[in-house]
Amino acid sequence: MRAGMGRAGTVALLGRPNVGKSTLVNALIGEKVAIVSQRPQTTRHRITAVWTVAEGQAVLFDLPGVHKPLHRMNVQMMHVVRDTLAEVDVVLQLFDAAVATGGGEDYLAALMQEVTTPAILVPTKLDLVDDPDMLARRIAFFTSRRSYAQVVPVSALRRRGLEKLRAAIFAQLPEGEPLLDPSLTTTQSERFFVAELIREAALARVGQELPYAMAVHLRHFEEEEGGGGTLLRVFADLVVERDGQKSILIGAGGKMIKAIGVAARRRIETLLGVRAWLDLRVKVRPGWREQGHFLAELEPLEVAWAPPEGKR
Ligand SMILES: Nc1nc2c(ncn2[C@@H]2O[C@H](COP(=O)(O)OP(=O)(O)OP(=O)(O)O)[C@@H](O)[C@H]2O)c(=O)[nH]1
Ligand SMILES: [Mg+2]
Repeated sequence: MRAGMGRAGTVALLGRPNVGKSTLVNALIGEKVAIVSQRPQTTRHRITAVWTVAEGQAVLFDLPGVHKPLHRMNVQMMHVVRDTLAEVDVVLQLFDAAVATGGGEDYLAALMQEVTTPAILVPTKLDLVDDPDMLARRIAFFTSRRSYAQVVPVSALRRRGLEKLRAAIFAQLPEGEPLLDPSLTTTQSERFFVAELIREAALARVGQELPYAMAVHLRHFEEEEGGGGTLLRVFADLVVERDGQKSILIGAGGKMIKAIGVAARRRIETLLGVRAWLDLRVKVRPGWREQGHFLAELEPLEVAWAPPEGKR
């Protein structure tokens, strides 16, 4: 079979924050398209990953984790989740198999009872599970509330269960031509991805409430072609809500912001195959999570693509 022929459709990754949605998308695609951190609410926008394999093409939508929204930003995040659920061919419903089910899982089970789209239940972080009976009970918590096309436990970190998941996903997709250009792995712009990589470098280094109160706002982004290849010049603000948060991000003698800059630059250079030069500043912007016009500036820019004729 020619690559890209066969089945084609859209897939939403649904689950609470931190269950491993973005890690799984990266593992399936075999390339980093979404940032990951040990903090909940890392993903704030829908990230489109394009997975073209022998069976066909699955367009994967990595989503923000489902949580109770306390700010305008978070309300928008949950709208994206709802809208995506309504439009896809199949839902991958992830839950952390190493964590006891509780109120959050109950909310998701109830949400999925309203969704008629075929769903695959994906217990994640299998490498952290040592009690199979416990896993069976956690799976039953969901399967007693709704029917699932399949249940496929995975460890994205150890690459376990991924082949089975691939088969399960493509079995649910309709026959058809690829929806998007098969040479793409994501539709997000380089500019947006760079801002995300800066945020990822910061998330890996700060604790407590800071991850929620921090955004990366690109002031200026330019590409320069030269003898040594492409040079990216990136001017970005790490935006926080209060002076105290700014001090933490700057760190003693500027140590923290420097470490974030070095780590982000290395990642950008490795992942994009360019040389990068970063100018990072920390800015205080009280209440930014409530400000619609500012939130709009953080929206991902997507590269232009047109679905083939006759597709959505
Ligand atoms: N042990 C183990 N850890 C994992 C696995 N998959 C993801 N993680 C870890 O779980 C944490 C959260 O991963 P993410 O992929 O950012 O989770 P997410 O569901 O996208 O989170 P949000 O974007 O906040 O909704 C990170 O520290 C990952 O390294 C896995 O298979 N095994
Ligand atoms: Mg994520």
